[in-house]
Amino acid sequence: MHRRAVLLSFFAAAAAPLPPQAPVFESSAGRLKLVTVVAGLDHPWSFAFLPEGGMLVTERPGWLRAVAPDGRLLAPVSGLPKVSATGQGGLLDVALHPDFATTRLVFLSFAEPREDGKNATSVMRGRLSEDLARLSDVTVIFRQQPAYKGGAHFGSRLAFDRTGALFVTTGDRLNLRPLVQQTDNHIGKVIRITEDGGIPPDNPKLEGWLPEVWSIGHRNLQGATIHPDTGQLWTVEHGAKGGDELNHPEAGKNYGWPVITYSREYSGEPVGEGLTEKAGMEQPVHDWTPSIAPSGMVFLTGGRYPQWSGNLFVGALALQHVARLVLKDGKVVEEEKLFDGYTRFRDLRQGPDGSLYLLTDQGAPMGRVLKVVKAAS
Ligand SMILES: [Ca+2]
Repeated sequence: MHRRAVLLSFFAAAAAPLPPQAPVFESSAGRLKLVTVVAGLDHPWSFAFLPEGGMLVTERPGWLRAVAPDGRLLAPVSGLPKVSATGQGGLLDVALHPDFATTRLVFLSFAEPREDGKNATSVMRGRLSEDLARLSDVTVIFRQQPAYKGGAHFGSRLAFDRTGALFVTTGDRLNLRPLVQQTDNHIGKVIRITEDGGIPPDNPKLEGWLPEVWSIGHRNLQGATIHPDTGQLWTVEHGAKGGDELNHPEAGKNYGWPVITYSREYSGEPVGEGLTEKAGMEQPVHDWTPSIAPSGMVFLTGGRYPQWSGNLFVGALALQHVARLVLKDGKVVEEEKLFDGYTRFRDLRQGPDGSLYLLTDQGAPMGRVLKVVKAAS
C-alpha cells in the first residue's frame, strides 16, 4: 500500500473510536447536532452516496476514498490519473452516472497537468469495481482550453440534468479575465456535454460559440445543483472582494463577469469600469457582499426537516457557515446562517436517509463528513 494511504488509514482507524463531541446549534428547525460519520480525510472536496450504501469522497491532493456501507474508510481507489494539486487545484468534484447501479460509472473533475507546466480543469470517467478498490476504463471526456500555468480558479462542479446531460462548471484562472466574455474557449463558463464528452442535441448552438458552451461571464463556479422541481441548473460563484453570486444559468446567456459585478478588486478598486448592469447581461439572483466564499449547494427535499423542505443550502468557506435560502418566484426572500463560525464547509449533500450531510475543508486527519441531526431539547 502507498505510504500515505497507510498513514491515512492509521489516522482513520485512530480517529474512529474517538469522535469529537457533537456540537449543538440553535436553528429555525430547532436544536441541531453535527455528528461525525467519516473522519481522517485530507481536504475533502466532494462526496456522493452510493446506491448500495456508503459513499465516495474526493480529497483535493488526488485521492478518491470509498466509505464502505458499514462506515469503514477504505484505502484510496486505484486507477486515477495524476492531478495537479497546487493551490486550489487537485481532485475536485465527484458525480455518479444517473444509472450508476447498472453502469458503475463515476465522473470526476480535476486540475489536470498539461503541456509546459500548465494545468486546467478536466473531467474523467471510470468504472468502479464492486469492491470499491479501483477505477477501470478511465478516460478523460472533457479538457478545458486553454491551459494556464497557475493554481487558482479551477471551478468546478458536475451536475447531471434530467435529460442525462452533464454540466461542468469552470473558472477564470484568476488571470484569464479577457477570455471570459469570449465564446470560443472554456474560461469562466458553464459547459454542457454528454456522458461520452459529446454535444447534447439541445445545447444553444449560437454563432461563434463552442457547441459545448452553455453560458458565459462567470468568475469561479464552485457550486452547482439541479432544482428538484424545475430541473433547472443553479450555481454559485466567487466574486473577488464581495459580489459572490447565486445564478440559474440558462442556455446562451451572459452572466457578466468581468464587465458587470457587485465585486471589487481585492485592493478595493473597482473591477474594470465599475459597472453593475449592462444590456445583454444577466443580474445575479442573489449577491453576497461581503463574500461568504460559496462552495457546494443542494436543495433539500422530503420531510427530515419539514420547515426546510425545498430550501437551498450553500456551504460557506470564508464566512464558515451554511447559508439556508428560501426562494420565492426566483428570488431569495429569506436567509439564515447555520452552524455559524464552526468551520469552513466545502460541500453538502442530501443523503439517502433524507438528512443533510456536510464536508469540512480541513487537512489530514481532520477532514470530516458530518451529519445534521436533531438534538434533544
Ligand atoms: Ca454575474
